[in-house]
Amino acid sequence: MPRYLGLDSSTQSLSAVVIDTDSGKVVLDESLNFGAALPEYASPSGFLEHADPRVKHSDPLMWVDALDRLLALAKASGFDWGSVAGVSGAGQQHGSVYLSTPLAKARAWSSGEPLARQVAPLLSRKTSPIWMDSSTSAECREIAAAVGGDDAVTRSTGSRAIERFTGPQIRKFFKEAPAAYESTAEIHLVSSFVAGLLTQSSASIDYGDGAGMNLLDLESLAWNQKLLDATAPGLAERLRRPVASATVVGAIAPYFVEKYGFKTGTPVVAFTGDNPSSLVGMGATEPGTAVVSLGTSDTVFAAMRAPKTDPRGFGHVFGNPAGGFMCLICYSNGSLAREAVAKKVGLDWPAFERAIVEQTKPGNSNNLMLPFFVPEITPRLPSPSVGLFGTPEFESWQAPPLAARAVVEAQALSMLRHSDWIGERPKTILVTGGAAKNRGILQVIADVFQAELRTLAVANASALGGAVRAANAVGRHGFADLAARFSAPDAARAVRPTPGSERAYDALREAYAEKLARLG
Ligand code: ADP
Ligand code: XUL
Repeated sequence: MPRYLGLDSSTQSLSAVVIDTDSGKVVLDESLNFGAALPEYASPSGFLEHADPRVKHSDPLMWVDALDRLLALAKASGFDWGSVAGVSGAGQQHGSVYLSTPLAKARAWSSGEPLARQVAPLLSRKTSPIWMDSSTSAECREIAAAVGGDDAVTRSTGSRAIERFTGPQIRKFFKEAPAAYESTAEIHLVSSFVAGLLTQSSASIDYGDGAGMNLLDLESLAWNQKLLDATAPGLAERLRRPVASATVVGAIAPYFVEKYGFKTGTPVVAFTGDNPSSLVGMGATEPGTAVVSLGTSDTVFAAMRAPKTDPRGFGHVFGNPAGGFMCLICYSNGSLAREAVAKKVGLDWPAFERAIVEQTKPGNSNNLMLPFFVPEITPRLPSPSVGLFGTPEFESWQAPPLAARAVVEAQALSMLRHSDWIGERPKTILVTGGAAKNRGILQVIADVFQAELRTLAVANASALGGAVRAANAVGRHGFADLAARFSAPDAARAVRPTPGSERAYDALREAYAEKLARLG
């Protein structure tokens, strides 16, 4: 049967999309929110509370449990997992899982017991640092110094040593818990961990997600030995060799055959990062189309023919799962900042949307917000910094509509400013992520970029990307053909710039740049 499953284990949820390449239809589109469905993990937003705001970890068993739950839910609602011919997927980038026994050597999963209970004894580290963690500045400095400075790291890996990247996180673990590091036999990214669960094998990391570790040399597509040595001793033995994204890493484990009815031997293709996967799901694997993803993080990305790095040192180069590379800029104050403002001024999402579309105007009458509710990645800000500049009413949080527009305008201005190194300003932008259903947010981005915004019918581009990658690698369907069938933008929902908004941001853009410069 020509059906392919894509999974996306992201910050706040696990999603599954199944495509049928005969009918050209999406036949399953399910999501399970960690906070709501698995309250026992005390992670309402997908991560654990910590006294230090820079430390952000998740319980990897929550991701394992979510996999069991989602597969069970779809089965209970009548979905036939036996109809799936291939599986792939994605994980939130940079997060890492530490095992004392390699997955391939663990006792065969028993379908009579929940998977999380069988994985728990394999963990050499109970929690997983995730992409929101910004606690490794010292390790970044140490790694860069050991290999000849930030430029040397950027030249090899496409990014400076970055706090949330896996290498600095591994180094911190090695320094803080040397015995636990010593007992670690295998280190996974979230993506390779989920692929490893599905196949009960030590699934390799792909080039797309591997590039987010500060360890992968983009020219040779192999781990950089100097960076491995600068990160932690014996690291090469704890990582499998990275593979091309289209590699089949194994067959589905008997656990999933017995418990959920998958067909024996169903191939599983290497998982990748959620952003590289979204590039595929958005049908944007060829250079020339920019994508804005409005998830927990906001990201801006596009395919590139050759790696090109950000002179300001904020952007990254990852592998494009369809071949070549992609560039990416990531903002930690995405949905979390919009949610913080909405909560503070008492607006639900429909009211937030109306505030922008009906009650305020482009340029927000020069009311400006610095929207850094959590430490920011782009630009790098180690401490939160929230500020309001404008009318007294606005500055005292007494003007909810102006506050709603201000947070989104600040985010869009930052996207415009920090994406200038990618190349020409795009005329059309594809948009995805949970917040892409908010027309107010889309309108602001359209006005700031003076570009048309297009969304897809399927909300979860990353899970769709997994299904498309499985159809490509297993079913031999071309990416262009799959994009035309599954990633066609919904023309009725295109958002064009507000007439006359061309100059609306001139003053605000300057004022914002000046405020950012003062933050250092
Ligand atoms: P992730 O994949 O990173 O877990 P999603 O892409 O699923 O995240 O997006 C989740 C976010 O979408 C939520 O945190 C929420 O703030 C935001 N969101 C959902 N609906 C709306 C809406 N109507 N308007 C604005 N934001 C929304
Ligand atoms: C990208 C990044 C985030 C995560 C979570 O570099 O850190 O976008 O992938 O989605």
